[in-house]
Amino acid sequence: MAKKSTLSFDKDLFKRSVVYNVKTLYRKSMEEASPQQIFQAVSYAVKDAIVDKWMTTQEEYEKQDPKLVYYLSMEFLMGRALGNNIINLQAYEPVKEALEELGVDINAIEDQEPDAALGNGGLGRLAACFLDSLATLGYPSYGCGIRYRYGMFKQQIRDGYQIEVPDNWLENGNPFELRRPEYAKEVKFGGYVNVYVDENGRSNFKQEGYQSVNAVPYDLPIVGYGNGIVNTLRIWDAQPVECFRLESFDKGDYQKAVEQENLARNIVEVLYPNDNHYAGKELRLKQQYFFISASVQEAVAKYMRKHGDIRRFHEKVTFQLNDTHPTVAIAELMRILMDEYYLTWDDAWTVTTKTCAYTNHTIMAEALEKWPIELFSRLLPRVYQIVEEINRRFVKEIEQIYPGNQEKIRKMAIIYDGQVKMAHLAIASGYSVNGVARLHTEILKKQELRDFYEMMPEKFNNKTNGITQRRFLLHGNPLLADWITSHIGPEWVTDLTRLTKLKVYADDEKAKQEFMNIKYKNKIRLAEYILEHNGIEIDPRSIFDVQVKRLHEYKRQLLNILHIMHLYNQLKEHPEMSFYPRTFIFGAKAAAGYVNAKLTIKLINAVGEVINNDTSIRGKIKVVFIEDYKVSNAEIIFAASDVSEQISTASKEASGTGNMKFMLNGAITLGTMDGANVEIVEEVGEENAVIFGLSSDEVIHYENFGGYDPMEIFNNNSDVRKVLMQLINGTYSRNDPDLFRPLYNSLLNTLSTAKADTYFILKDFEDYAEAQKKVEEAYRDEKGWARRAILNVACSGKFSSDRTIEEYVKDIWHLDKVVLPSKKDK
Ligand code: T68
Repeated sequence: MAKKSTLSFDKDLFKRSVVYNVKTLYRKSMEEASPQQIFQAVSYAVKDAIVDKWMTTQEEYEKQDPKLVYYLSMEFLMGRALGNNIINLQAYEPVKEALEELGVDINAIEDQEPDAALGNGGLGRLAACFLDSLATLGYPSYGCGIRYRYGMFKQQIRDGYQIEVPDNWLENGNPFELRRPEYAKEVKFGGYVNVYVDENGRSNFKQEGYQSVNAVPYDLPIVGYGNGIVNTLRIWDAQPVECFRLESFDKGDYQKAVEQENLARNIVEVLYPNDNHYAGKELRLKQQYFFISASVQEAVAKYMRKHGDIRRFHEKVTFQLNDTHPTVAIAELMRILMDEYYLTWDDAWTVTTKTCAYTNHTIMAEALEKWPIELFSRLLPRVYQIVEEINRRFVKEIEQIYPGNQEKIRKMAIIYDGQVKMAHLAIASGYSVNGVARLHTEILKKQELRDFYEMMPEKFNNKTNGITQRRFLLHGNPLLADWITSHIGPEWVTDLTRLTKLKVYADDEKAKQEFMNIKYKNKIRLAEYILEHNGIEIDPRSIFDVQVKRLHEYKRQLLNILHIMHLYNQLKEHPEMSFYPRTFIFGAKAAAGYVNAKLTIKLINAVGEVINNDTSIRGKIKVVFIEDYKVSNAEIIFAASDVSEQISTASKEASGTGNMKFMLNGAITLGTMDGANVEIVEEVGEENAVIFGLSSDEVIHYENFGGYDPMEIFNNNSDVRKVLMQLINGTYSRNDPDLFRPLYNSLLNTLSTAKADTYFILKDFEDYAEAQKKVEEAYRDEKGWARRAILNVACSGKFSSDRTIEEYVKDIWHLDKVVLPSKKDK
């Protein structure tokens, strides 16, 4: 096949455009401009190239009038846009050359861009990967979210502790965004509902005495790979509504004007930095309704600009709810259909239940959203009335199916015990409920959502997550990307299943050598990053064993570091033991209020401090904590990894997506049978991964019988006992031996009656240590390792978000692909 087109890219025009932008934006020559200024100038030049395609795409959508999906999400963890946009325009090489000719290094320019960190972790990054795949596959879609003034905090490590620093990502402006004030919407909070009967005898519900804000959209282009399609991510900013004059002498007006200003200022101020945890904050519910009301209003308005009959809305629109965070969309759509388009309840319900679909991302009880009635009804009085009526009818339905069964109502009602349960609302009112990996969906059906599954099995389906290979291989690992293309051609970029063709190279000596050389170069690149950012020197020939993800007890970074303490003990006891040098690399942000998570970061750094400075072990173990783990440095980390740590307590990690990014880059999974690890092992074969630990059935079984007794392990396993004692005897906290006692207590809890080791860390310890030995042995066999690594890449095809999106389209959204006229005959 001929190399895909870079036809539309005119290098000279681009160079002129960059120089011109530097001049008109900053009155500077290229030589005078700062790297940040050049970044801005380059970005505007790239945006120019995008805008034409953006307009053409949207015109074509207007013409063809296809069905649209709105991906509603509180989070879009986009990372940097420049490199990704150039890649998807298929212009990376010419842009790189053009910049070289201007005396500029493309990497240095890309490094000027702040990450758009409008998300916490997996859920937000999944949304970003989905947008990339939707555009690349040519599906008409919008992402709808919030333009947070401050995204995920920046992490600094001081004295081993995490410090949170505000992320002022808009400081230098965002060159790719487009403000669209013409699509602003008013969003109302509070007040009360009055009912007016009109001349037709119809009841009209009116919210009065409310406060409101103006939602102003900013559009970001989502460039499809090589197909000319540009979709839109629409993020909403809040502005005060100007209807009162601040200088007014009327005290009531003045008071209200100030309050409305504050509301607008606060609402989009900051992303809540919790993942897999519900905090129940009033402002969070305000954020949810703010972006949902604006998005639903606009979706309805857009539909009505072209169509006459709102009763057929669902034929042209579908809403995918990314977890329960956007679930008020259900009641908001009902409200608009009934109060603004005068549909009956039944008609509005028919439309709504055919429009909304829900994705579940967790089974952890602490993450489930339950809003107190008092708060919910005070903030959203009309929406609450509607939720009450949905609940009343749903409870009636339960009673009909299970007459006299109060237990069912207690467990399934949407409003119960003073709370509004958002997952129940989403399941009762949506046409689809999906989990994010096969095991996760099975657990939902059999355990967490069992009653719902029994009542409406047809709604339940699985959509195993995926990741975009454009960012996490083509952009993040150019050396490997080129190597793959030179062996099997470039089609993998839009069809990742093609990677299976690499299997033959797993037994080809030359290929294995080349593959390992590339890994080595990527390890040098990461070592340089770490030296620059952490001041720690690491050996690129050592095994890079990596755990990067949010810090959470269920993800068990604690298991990893306890094992490192154990390895170090062994080395100290047996200095001559055979030992392959290992570099353990961590990266993780902890929610600001999550005490044990933050203490785990301190422990990792404290252990690193001791081990890295102990010359007696001659550098055989290094422990590195990478500060401020985020999408942009993740790309470098995945490319350089040998071992992918996916060690969550079985049944707790819904899917995981980092696991897929490591695999795609040729790391070997060291993991439990949890989330998508199960499917990774199924694809690559158990012999090409290292699996350990309790199964999810075993974990769930223990949980149902009140846990297990970690004391037994403490008493019988001297290795475990030794590391646990080191947590409380000052080995890693000389000045404060009690520093890590909370972690010790979480594992043993000898004093209180609280449950101990609820994440089965000690239970899995021995098995994990055995698995780590297998890793070391396997790595010693260099050719065997290369074989496994290549097979991991070759078998990762299933985990493209392109596959995931095609499944959503086929089973849930039922969209048609749009092909641009200019591309049809190619
Ligand atoms: C993650 N969830 C899952 N939640 O933990 C992970 N939560 O297994 C899965 O692969 C991923 O979703 C994608 O499906 C999250 O990332 C959050 O970030 C979050 C944010 C706010 C509130 C609750």
